Amino acid sequence: MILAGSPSVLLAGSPSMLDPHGTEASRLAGVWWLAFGMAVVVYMVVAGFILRGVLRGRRSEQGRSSRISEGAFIWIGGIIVPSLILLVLAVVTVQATTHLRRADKNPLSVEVVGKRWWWEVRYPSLGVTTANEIHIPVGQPIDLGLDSADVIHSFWVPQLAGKLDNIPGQHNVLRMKATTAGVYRGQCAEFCGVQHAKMGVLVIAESPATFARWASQHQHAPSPPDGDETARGQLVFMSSPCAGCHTIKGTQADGTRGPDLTDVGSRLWLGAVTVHNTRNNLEAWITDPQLVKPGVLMPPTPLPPDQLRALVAYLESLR
Ligand code: HEC
Ligand SMILES: [Cu+2]
Repeated sequence: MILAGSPSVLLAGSPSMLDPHGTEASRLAGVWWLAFGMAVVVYMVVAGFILRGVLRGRRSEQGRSSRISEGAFIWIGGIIVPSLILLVLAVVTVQATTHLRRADKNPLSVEVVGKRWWWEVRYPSLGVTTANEIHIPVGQPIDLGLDSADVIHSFWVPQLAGKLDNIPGQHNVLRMKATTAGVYRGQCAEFCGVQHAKMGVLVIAESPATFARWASQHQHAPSPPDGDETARGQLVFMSSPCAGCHTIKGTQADGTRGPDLTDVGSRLWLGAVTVHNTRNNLEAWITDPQLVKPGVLMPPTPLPPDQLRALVAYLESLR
């Protein structure tokens, strides 16, 4: 089947907001644990009262009256304590929100455009364009500019930051800073059509040196094909509809309906974290992407086996 022989990509922990690996996510997890802690205390107190009531049973007419008057009980337990709890949560939430909105010094700007059903990723200061896999340096504040090319999407990588919508015509900025290197999985969190569930995203946080190497390698066009097969593959790509929808830097392919494929060979996954990027999966994807990701906005391209092999070899050489 399609997934056979896939290498497994190690994700850092589980994609949960309770497993934070970034400054913003830690702050949010802190608010969550505080709310959870307070809820646990309230639950235990209420459960204690219920147990006590059950064990004591119904009081007789002559029973001793409670030491606390009913009026005081309602004032304290029903009004003062809940108001205090809500006040604490309100203050903590507002503080955390202001902190998350505060601009950092010298952030790295990354533009992330939500499209059905993948993410375009651009680094304006570096001149790099890629898709679905966002490389960032650890410890560097990142300003993610969120936009949409069609409907409302929502960008959420729970281990690094909160959730923020990609809204057509509105530029939102999500700030994040990874504190540990790793590959973090995210997901479109706003229903956006048939393939919404297969609109994943990866943030690859790496050491500043590794990131700098990645960035400089991706600033210029990939070197022209150096073998017979890859050269034939490039010819197949340029003479098929591929080039009308995809861009490959340094060639005449400059389509924009699909992801930029300049570095497709170095991606870990295909189809926005749908299948691992292996030779078999690439062949299956090109032959009929509808089988891999039904409803996807890329048509099937049946090719003779030798052309398909050459095309895949060419795509794999783009790094
Ligand atoms: C009508 C436009 C269109 C044509 C023609 C087209 N594609 Fe695509 N392609 C797309 C779209 C849109 C996606 C994104 C799919 C998704 O993930 O939802 C895509 C995704 C891909 C991907 C996966 C990239 C990634 O990183 O996830 C590869 C590889 C690819 N196309 C190769 C090709 C090749 C090779 C051809 C020619 C045989 C081709 N495409 C023809 C629109 C097109
Ligand atoms: Cu979406």
